[in-house]
Amino acid sequence: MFPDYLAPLELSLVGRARQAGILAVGVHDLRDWATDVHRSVDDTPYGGGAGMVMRPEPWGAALDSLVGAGSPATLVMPSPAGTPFTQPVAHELAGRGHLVIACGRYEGIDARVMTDAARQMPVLELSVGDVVLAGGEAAALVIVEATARLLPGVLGNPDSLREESHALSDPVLEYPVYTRPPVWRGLAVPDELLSGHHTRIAAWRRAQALVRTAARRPDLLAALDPATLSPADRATLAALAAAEPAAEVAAAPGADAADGTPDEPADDR
Ligand code: JEW
Repeated sequence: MFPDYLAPLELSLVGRARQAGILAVGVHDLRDWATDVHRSVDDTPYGGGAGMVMRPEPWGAALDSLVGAGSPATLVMPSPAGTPFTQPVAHELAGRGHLVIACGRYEGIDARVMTDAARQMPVLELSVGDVVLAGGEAAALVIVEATARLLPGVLGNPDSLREESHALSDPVLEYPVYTRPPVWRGLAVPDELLSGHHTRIAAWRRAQALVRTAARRPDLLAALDPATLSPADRATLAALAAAEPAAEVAAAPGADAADGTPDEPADDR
């Protein structure tokens, strides 16, 4: 319903990949498949309740015309009720030739659209995270960018991909990064990074990554295979357990609710 929302797909990494002919992206307006005089795409929900639901007929017609005979397609449905969109899922999508991404609005799309589509193609309902959005477009942008950068030739520098595959086997957060000047607003770049000693720099970065992960993503730390921890890693984590949490690595607001559930965000849909 909001094709202009997807204008950023003309920019940056995805826009360049399109211009280079590595990737083709088409953006469509669901109303092009609405048939009544008001071009309506929504209706009231069966069973009652707040809001509107997207009608199945325009979606069925749109998918029929976009998924013609020929290249096999996968239907991707951004959904707050989807399975998590993660890096392994991005790799899987990058290996599929044709993705059709269906961006819903309102309270979502009549469930029969997914059931009907699944009679003809793989259907993946994916959530980009436990956060409330107004519709599927922002999620689609996330999915397209994460997937497109994995296509051969999209990244100029394959080093970035090497680090990423490393990150999958060693799930800790990135260390903080710095550039010139060496002192900015009274804040100095850590001595270790100016030392020129590769081993000292690598040890500092690894310790910083572990400190951040412990403070911000204890779930990742808990899932870490202890066999992957070096004696230096263990020393870093042991020192952390004894120390106070640092302000610059404070947890996000709401992350410390008694039951582990983040605060309810304002419902401003
Ligand atoms: C996503 C498609 C279509 C959210 C995430 N959020 C939410 C929500 C909406 C309607 C009813 C109930 C909850 C908004 N919404 C979408 C949200 C995808 C739609 C309507 C979405 N990933 N994808 N985290």
